[in-house]
Amino acid sequence: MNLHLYSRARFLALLLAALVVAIPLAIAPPAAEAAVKKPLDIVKVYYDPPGKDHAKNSGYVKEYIQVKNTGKKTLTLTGYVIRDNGPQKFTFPKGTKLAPGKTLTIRSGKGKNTTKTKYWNKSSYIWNNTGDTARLYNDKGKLLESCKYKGVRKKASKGYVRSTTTTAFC
Ligand SMILES: [Ca+2]
Ligand SMILES: [Ca+2]
Repeated sequence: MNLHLYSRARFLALLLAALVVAIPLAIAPPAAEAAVKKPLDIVKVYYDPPGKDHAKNSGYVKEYIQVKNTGKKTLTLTGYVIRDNGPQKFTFPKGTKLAPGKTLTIRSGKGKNTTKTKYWNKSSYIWNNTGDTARLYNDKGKLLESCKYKGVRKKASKGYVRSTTTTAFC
């Protein structure tokens, strides 16, 4: 066999083999698959509302964390948990439901729970202005998301999410 022809045939064979591998990868569904496994997602932490902090419930309730159902089914969040980097813990009330595509706001401080808003019911702020980590667990204690922010305007980097002076984008 002519060496030139041989290498061309070999090249074509390799190219074909590469395509056989590459095509299924190209048509496989992308990141959306991950969202099916972890349908409840932390969207943001509004950790430092504008204005000076003041030790009053009217201040505490301005601070919040938001979660979203990114899946296709309504979620029952009974027993799901949110924690900060310290001892603060929020357990979703029994019977909390979240429809696909909907967000739920959990406000620090006290108030009356509604379908869209739940209250941590603490007499304090939850989210540190100088940086913190929000962690979300399902009812079996499995960590679904960890969102670490610095309390400044910052691009996402080295384990920290993007943040502004008020908001961490998880
Ligand atoms: Ca997220
Ligand atoms: Ca705060």
